[in-house]
Amino acid sequence: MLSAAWATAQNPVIRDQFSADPTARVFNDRVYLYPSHDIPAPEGQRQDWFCMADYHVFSSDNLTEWTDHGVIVTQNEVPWVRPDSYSMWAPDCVCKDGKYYFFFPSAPKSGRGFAIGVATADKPEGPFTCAPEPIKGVMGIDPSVLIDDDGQAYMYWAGGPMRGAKLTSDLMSLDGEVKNMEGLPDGFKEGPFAFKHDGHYYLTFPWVRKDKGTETLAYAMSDSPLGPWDFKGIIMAESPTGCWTNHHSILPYRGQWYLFYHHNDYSPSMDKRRSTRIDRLTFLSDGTIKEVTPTLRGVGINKATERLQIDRYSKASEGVSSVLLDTVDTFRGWELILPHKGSWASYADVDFSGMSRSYMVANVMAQDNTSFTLRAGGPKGKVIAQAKVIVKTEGQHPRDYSGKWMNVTAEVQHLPAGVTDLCLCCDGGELHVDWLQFKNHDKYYSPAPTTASTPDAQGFIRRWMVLEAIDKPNPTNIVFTDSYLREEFNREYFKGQFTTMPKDGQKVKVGKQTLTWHALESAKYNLKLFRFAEQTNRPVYGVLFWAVTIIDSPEQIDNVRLAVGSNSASMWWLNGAEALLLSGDRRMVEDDGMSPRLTLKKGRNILRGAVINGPGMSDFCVRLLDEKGQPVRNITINHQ
Ligand code: FUB
Repeated sequence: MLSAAWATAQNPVIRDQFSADPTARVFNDRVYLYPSHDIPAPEGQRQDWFCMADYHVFSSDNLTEWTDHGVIVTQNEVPWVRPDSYSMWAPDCVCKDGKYYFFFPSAPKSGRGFAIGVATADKPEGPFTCAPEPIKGVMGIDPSVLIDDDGQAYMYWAGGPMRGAKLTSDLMSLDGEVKNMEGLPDGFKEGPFAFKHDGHYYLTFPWVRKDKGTETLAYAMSDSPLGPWDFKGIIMAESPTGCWTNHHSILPYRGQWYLFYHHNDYSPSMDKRRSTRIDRLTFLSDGTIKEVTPTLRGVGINKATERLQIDRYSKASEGVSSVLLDTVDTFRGWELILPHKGSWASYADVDFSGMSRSYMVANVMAQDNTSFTLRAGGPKGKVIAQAKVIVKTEGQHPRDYSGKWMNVTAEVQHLPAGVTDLCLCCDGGELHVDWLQFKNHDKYYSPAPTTASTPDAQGFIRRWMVLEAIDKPNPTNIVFTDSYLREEFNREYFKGQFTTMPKDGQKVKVGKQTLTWHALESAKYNLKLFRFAEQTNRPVYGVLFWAVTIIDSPEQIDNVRLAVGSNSASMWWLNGAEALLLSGDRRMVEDDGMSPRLTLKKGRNILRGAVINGPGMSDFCVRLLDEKGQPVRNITINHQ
């Protein structure tokens, strides 16, 4: 069974089920996560205790997207396990000679306490076959296996004193005496995880410090795999959320060391339902481990196009909080609350690379007029986008809370290059945010290359020089009568309006405004002026556009007609002479208006147009039809 990948990086990393005691291993350059699987206790089982019936395995190659490979071992199918014991506790998995060995503790059918069994597979995700009997001579929980450089395997386990022993070369039995691990501190210990780094052996384990009452993660070092051990200290302090257990694994992946551990994020009031988290871990130069502070953010880089759960922030100003969206269905996750103007939360490592013209969508709940800004780097960083919440609920006073989650969008003003921290700053009002996401605008057009183009298969001209929208407030399209349009279109808005061929990037003055010409190649047969206005941060309604293009004809072509569709009205000139006027309240329909017969000169012809709109969308499509009504295509189109 394979379930969809989780495109999320925050803590906890498994977000649709509980996942405790996370042992992570790297196999074939991919991280495999073998946690135990807490579930709500079925009727008849102790409700306030661990309840685990099976194991899933998950994998990832970026620590942000996890694939659930489904159940690999279940209590009903292990010959020696009591099928109603719900005691499939902390496991481990190692690879030797291409074979995968999954070690797990559970309650045996005969006897008391816990035994440890093995299941084997040819692939890290199984299918696994369980050995018929548990490993002889072992009573206990939390197996951890270390395979030394010489191939010798050792198993460590808890349940009483921490113990360790050699394994036989087939990893299925103990080989030699069981040793108590000497040198560890007093106090409750379990969950050993042993590994080797830079020639040192590390034995790491959950440990209850005197007078503290819940588990830390601690470690000891040795020159020998079975000790004696030299206790070094704490890897992670007691859980800030009061989770009694912690349980972990440590591994390097692509040059960075990571600590996998668990907290009770999705079960704040019952700490036997736990969830896997990951944070970075660092070794100091003497081989000791720097204490790790648990984070909400976790590890990995999020693409800006993913839903960013900013409630799992990296840093925040005072008073900012992350609270569960639903205290019953906790797997719905959290919301971020920025309590007032000036509050902020930042989320590390968001990747904007590969994005082009884009906009931001935020799922928020706030009062009308609450505004916020997204910045790059931190609360004083460059503005990426600014948004305002407009609540339009019928019958409700606009200053009341909408009480509803809503999507707010804003154009991206500054697109960060590559990976940056994203900072959400509240500019006024209490702001609740569930997620943020960046989206690329559909590619309606792209900057035109300087090489000439030809009309498309239907003869539509897609290459145009277009001037940014001129403000021309028209409250309705009804005013677009012939006389109104003739007057408006023949008015001079800027110098050279009817005579010069502008250059890409050239600026013109229109009243007090400075507007720029853009050489565009439309992605479709029609040029979406509305999007162009939006993406050049110009008004989209009540505007006038000027467009011009050069048609190069290899010969003189008589009796051609200019066929135009526009939204709304438009006027067109060929080589300086009026060719066509489309008046009235129009939708863009191809060949909506047809000019009288015209002559296309041999060589360069200038086709100029102006489109006006009121409160609606705006676009146009233009082609030339020959005397048989066929598209004229043996021409080249250019903007210079
Ligand atoms: O998950 C059940 C038990 O809780 C584990 O075996 C211990 O290490 C503790 O995490």
